[in-house]
Amino acid sequence: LQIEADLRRALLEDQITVFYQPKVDCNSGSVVGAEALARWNHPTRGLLSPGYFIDVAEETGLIIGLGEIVLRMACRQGKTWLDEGRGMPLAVNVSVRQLDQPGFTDQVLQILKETGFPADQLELEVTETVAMANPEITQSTTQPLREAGVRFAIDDFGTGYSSLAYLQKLPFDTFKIDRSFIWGLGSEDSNRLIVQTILAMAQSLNFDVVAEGVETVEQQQFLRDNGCATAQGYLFSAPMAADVFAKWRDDFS
Ligand code: G
Ligand code: G
Ligand code: MN
Ligand code: NA
Repeated sequence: LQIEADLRRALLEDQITVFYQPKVDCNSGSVVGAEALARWNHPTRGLLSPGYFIDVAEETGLIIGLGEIVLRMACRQGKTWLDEGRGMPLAVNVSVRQLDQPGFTDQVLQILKETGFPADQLELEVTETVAMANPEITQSTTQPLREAGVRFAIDDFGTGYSSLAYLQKLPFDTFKIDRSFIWGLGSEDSNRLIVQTILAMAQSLNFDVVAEGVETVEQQQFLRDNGCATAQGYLFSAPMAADVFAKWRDDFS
C-alpha cells in the first residue's frame, strides 16, 4: 500500500506535526486548555488531516509510533508555553493499539520526565468504545498514570454503549460529548434531552464535561445554561499550528 509506505517514511522524516484546538470555558469564554491533533505534512499533497491516515495507521500499527511522536511534541510544546508563562493543560488522543502496548505507561512517564511537562497538565483522550472494550487493561494501564496526576477523558462520549453502573467504575475524569449530539442542539428536541441527560449524569457521577463540535452561539448558550463547563469547536477556533495558536490566544484574551 503506497500510503502505508509513505506514512512509514513520514514518521522517520519528521513529516508529522501537531495542531492545537482550544478548549474554552462556557461561561467566561476564556481558554482553559487545548487538544493536540496530528497532522501529516505530506511532501506532495500538503497538510493532511487524520481522516486521511488514522485508519491506515491503526490497521498497520503505525499509530503506535505516530502516537508517541504526537505525545512527545505536545508535551514539549506544553513545556515551552509553561516556561513562557502561557501554561495550560493539553489533551492528547490515544489509540487502543497504544494502550495495549505493555510499555505504554512507562513511555508516557518517560516522555513527561524528558520534556518536563507536568503530569497533572496532561489529559489522555480514549474513545468510548475502547474505554469499554477491556476494562482490566484500561484499569492497569491508567492507574500508575493517574497516580502521577495524568487525567483521562472518554472521547466521542454517547456513541458507544456505556452503562451507568460501569461508568462509575471506569478510571476516567472527563466525558467529551460527541459532536453529533451538539449539532442538533439548536433544533432537535431529542438531542437536547440527550445532552441534558449526559450533563446531569456527569454531574452526579462527578465527571468533568467537554462538549465537542460547538459551532454556534446558541449551542454554547444551551450548554452553559445546562451546566456544561467547557466547550470546543469551530465557534471558538479550528485546530491551529502551535505558533498560530499562541498568537490567537494572545489576541483572544
Ligand atoms: O483533527 P481532526 O478533526 O481531523 O481529527 C480527526 C480525528 O483523528 C479525531 O477524532 C481525533 O481523535 C483523531 N486524532 C487526531 N490526532 C490523533 C492522534 O494523535 N492519535 C490518535 N489516535 N487519534 C488522533
Ligand atoms: O478527537 P476528536 O474526535 O474530538 O477530534 C477533534 C476533531 O474534530 C478535529 O480534527 C477537528 O478538526 C474536528 N472538529 C473540531 N471542532 C469541530 C467543529 O466545531 N465542527 C466540526 N465539524 N469538526 C470539528
Ligand atoms: Mn479527541
Ligand atoms: Na478521537
